Amino acid sequence: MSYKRVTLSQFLMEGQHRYGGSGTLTSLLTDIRTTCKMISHEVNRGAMAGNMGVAGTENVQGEEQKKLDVLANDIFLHMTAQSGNYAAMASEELEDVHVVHGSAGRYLLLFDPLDGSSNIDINIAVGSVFSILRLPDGASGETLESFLQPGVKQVAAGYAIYGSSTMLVLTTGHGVNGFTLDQNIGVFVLTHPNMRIPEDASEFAINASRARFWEPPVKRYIDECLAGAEGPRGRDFNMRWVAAMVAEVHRILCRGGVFMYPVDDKNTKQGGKLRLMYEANPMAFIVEQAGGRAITGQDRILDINPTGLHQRVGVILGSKNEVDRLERYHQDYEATAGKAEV
Ligand code: AFP
Repeated sequence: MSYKRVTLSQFLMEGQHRYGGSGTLTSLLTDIRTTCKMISHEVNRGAMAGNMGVAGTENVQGEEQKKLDVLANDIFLHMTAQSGNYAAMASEELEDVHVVHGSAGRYLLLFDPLDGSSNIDINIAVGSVFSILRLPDGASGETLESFLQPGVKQVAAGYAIYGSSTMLVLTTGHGVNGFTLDQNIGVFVLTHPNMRIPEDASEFAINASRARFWEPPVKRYIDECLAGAEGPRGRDFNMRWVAAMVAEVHRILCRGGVFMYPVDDKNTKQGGKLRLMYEANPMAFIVEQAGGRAITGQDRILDINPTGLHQRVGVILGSKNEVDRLERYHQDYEATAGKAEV
């Protein structure tokens, strides 16, 4: 490989000059970069560092925490607090807002420190997801209301994937770029410039064990995919399910497809499964910036006005034409269901 490579630091500096930034965004993302390198190291050490298994505690959502969930959360809190850029943070693993005392920072950080943690003990890809918001003028980082901004307000978002290699994928609203960690020199290198999601695809990801709970538009879409070349779509579809949204979104960025964790008959009460503020919003920002779409079924995810830090939402995202189709199926269903009620 050529030594003429673009590192993440060089890329951020260049973006700062091109878009006339003050350097704050570069600094915010530098904190994240270091955080993800440290988590990657801990994930890679696995059983040798005693990092596997459960922590014996539950998070705010009542989910069992793995040791690495707790460790990754601590690394995020510690490493991103030091620069004083963030006024406050919110995490999947913490019930309330975490205030960075003594910080004059004007940004808010939301994160899922280790997404897909049920994969840790079986050595399958996991990741970290983050979203950065501006602290509204006159607001304090201590209040929950400061965080309750729709996804369109994000200034940056991204994820790290700890897979067969470690990658950091970022957007600041000017497209999506992917960086691979060169483990030998400890530097992220630009390997996937300007990532674009193909508009058409023949691959879907959904937890099929929930098929009996699916709403009719989702069932219609999947049934048509499964019917393959002999069905209405006239072609065969492939299926994948990694059980880590980071890995599903990464696959979609690399080769297209659709990922769904929709609202279904079993999770309606909670609003869905995935968390809006630190899972759906950052991924929706990335997907849209790469030319794809992200909806709940009916609505654009980035337009949702949040009501809670740990709010859940239905998620359908990926290749534009496939998501358009799913949206159409939801509209068709609502139109006919509406008529049936009259
Ligand atoms: P964890 O981070 O708690 O493992 O959850 C992962 C996740 O939120 C998302 O990344 C997956 O797509 C989804 O849950 C998997 O859910 P199922 O276990 O229902 O397949």
